[in-house]
Amino acid sequence: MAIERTLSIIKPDATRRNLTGKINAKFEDAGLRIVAQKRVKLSAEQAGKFYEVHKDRPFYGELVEFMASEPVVVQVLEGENAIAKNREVMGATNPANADAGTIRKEFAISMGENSVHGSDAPETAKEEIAYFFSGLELVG
Ligand code: DAT
Ligand code: MG
Repeated sequence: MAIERTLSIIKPDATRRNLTGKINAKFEDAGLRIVAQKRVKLSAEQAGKFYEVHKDRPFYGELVEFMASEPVVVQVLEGENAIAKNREVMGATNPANADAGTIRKEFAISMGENSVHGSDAPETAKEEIAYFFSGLELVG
């Protein structure tokens, strides 16, 4: 299995409730290494560009407004099969469908305010990491 990197975001509902450490513990317990991390407040424009793939979906406006509402923690997670492993640790998009022990099951408030983002494929992981981090900021 290849060592991969994936882009993770701890969303405003989680930073607001002081859950960054608890969420990071879930990643580390699953063998994912945090190789870059920063806390940022996204503008609506920055959040909108990040989620551009969803721009025609009915929830897009709400999603962008939420992501720009309060600070987020953006991070790069590294490990074997990191993209799929992170999605596993996150749990299903809708917390009502998330497995026990996952971040979204334990912490998410709703489908929209679901505590974490994780890249969904190698190509998007590469693009999303480059959106937030320069090569110099990635310390493996
Ligand atoms: P994921 O974050 O699990 O990759 P996604 O890429 O389909 O899910 O959607 C991106 C985010 O948009 C998701 O984390 C929360 C929000 N979202 C998705 N579907 C939604 C819906 N039906 N109603 C409200 N928000 C939604
Ligand atoms: Mg997605």
